[in-house]
Amino acid sequence: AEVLWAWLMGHGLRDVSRLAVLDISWFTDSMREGRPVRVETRHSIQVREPVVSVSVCGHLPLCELAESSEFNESKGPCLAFRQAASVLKSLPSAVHCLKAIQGLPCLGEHTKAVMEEILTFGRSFKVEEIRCDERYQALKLFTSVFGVGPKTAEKWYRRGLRSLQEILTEPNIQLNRMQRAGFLYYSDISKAVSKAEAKAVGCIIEETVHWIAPDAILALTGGFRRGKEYGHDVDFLLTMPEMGKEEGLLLHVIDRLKDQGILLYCDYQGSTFDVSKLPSCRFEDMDCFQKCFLILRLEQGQVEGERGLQRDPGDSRGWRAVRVDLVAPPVDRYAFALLGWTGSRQFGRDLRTFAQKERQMLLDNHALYDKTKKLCLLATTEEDIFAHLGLEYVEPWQRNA
Ligand code: DCT
Ligand code: MG
Repeated sequence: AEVLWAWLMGHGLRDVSRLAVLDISWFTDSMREGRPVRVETRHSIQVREPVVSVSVCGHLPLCELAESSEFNESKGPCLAFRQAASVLKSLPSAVHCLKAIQGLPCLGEHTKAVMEEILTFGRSFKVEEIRCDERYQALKLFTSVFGVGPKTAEKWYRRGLRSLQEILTEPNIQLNRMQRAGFLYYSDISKAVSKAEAKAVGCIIEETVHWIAPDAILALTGGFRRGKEYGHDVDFLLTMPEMGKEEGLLLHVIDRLKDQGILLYCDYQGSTFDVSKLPSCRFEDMDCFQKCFLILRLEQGQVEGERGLQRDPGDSRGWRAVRVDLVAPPVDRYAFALLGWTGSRQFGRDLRTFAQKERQMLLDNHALYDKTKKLCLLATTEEDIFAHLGLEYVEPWQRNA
């Protein structure tokens, strides 16, 4: 189970906390033969431990197709594959035949063809072709570096570069500060952050923020708020109860982290939020609140539990680098920012589409605008936003679309 766990983590699977492996030999044979495998964790009320089941068809190949479409700047197919992957992920059990997906929403022709291939041959030739594609491999590798987006990755690929080593040794490549940090801490920040590590980071952030402002409001957001076991970073939202008092808060937090000697990297972006321009942002755009993208040093002793820090075997440093995002909206925008930053991205996308299509409202991380009444609706909690949309409240753990 340990070997399997390491393999899954190495292949970017972040949601598996404990593996109750049902049939290791079947699993390893499938891996050796390159058959796609689906691993799911399911929590149920009766079964306390996550249960893992394995089947030959799942959402992961669709995620690869989405990623490949993104590299080709095919936005439509990319979103379609992501949506289809999300629908498959939400199913209570693995799919064993095409009949099981009949009538499900968001599964287009391409998705169905891929599923049929996997169910018939145990593999998708289209997905395998993509996996073997040199450009896909290079772009996937390059974009795994913090600070490297698809455009930069494409540029490097076109220059004939294929490995991270080649990027680092190519004299004509100028890395920006973020990318330099991305390479410097690559082995740590490409490793999943565990719940125990996120909790330890939470203690540091809470202590730091409340040392500066005891009445500051702080919330864990992102995947860990949705109950995920693993994430690529730890996200937080903070504000002050009094409007305007949040200005400068992040800069103080950054200084304090620096003083503690645990700030390895910081990219601070000041607020460009302008209330008179609401509703302002397109969904895929970053919001306009003050925020910072950090890399923090987390010590072994700060992490509870037997597993401790996520590290490579033989790594005896006693610490690891962790990516942390802090966002500080004004308090009257807090509920919208909390909803947006809790994610998931797909859940946010679906909620915005619903708001627009069904309610003639525009939702983003800043506001909810009613197009019929021509006004922005007030909300102090996420519950208020769901109520404005005429929806029952959806708990964060139910937002893992
Ligand atoms: N988000 C957003 N606008 C952005 C980026 C992110 O509203 N420009 C939202 C969507 C998800 C949430 O913030 C957190 O982002 P991530 O950390 O990228 O996602 P995650 O769900 O926390 O996933 P992971 O576990 O990989 O960190
Ligand atoms: Mg996150």
